[in-house]
Amino acid sequence: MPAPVTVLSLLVEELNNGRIKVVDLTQPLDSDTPVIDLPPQFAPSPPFSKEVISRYDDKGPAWYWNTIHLGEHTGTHFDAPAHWVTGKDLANNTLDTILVRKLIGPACVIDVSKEVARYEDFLLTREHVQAWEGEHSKISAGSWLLLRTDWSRRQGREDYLNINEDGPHSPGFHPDCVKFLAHERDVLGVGVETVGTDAGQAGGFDPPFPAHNIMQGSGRFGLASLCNLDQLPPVGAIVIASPLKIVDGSGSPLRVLALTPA
Ligand code: 23J
Ligand code: MN
Repeated sequence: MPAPVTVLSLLVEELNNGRIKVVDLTQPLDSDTPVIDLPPQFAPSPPFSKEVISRYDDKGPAWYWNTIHLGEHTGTHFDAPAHWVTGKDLANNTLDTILVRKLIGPACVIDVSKEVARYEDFLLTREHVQAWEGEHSKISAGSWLLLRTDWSRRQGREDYLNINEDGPHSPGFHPDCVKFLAHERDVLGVGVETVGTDAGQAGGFDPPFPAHNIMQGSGRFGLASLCNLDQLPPVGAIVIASPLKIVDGSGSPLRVLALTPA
């Protein structure tokens, strides 16, 4: 008896014949991976480091393994609702309690790379999103909203964090846009190419860090330091973003994969 044709068997077939491809939205993780730079009154997050436990040597002749040390919010990483004070009392707000159904969802990709090339502090507004919806389709509930800025092409800590006398400069979301995405579009979360989901200057917004404040405060997620968003269509890709199951964890590095029509 032949195996039945199902959506899942078709998915495997399309992956095998190349009509659906897997795009890696993850940056490599090493000691050079830039970590967010907070004002000096706040505790810093350590960079990634690793040390060898054994490498086919006296400490373990047939095996290689390392110990790793890093902040939860390092490199390509996931923000859980408990990361922000606004999300601290929500149900299922930590990595070990998030509903697994939410770890797979469709992606809407808004390309503002041209605007960001002209203006580093570019902020996405509600009006930009509505114009995008007019061209493509209304954002369906439970979608990731991914902001394509091409910021991931910046190499090295200095260019990537882009800090000057008045702090970091990088693109993000206007507070009103975050409210719109959370409350009028019910997105799963927002994903960005920058070091965090908030714009560089967002510490001075009302509320401060609106993407964290409002997204995490309404049980939604964040994805930071993504790359390869230029390989995704505006609609039609599916994102798999599954953080470590750290008990009481606020976030973790993860491998973010997109399934997309070739
Ligand atoms: C802590 C404080 C402020 C921010 C962040 C972390 C992040 O961007 C993050 O990685 O979640 S803005
Ligand atoms: Mn984070």
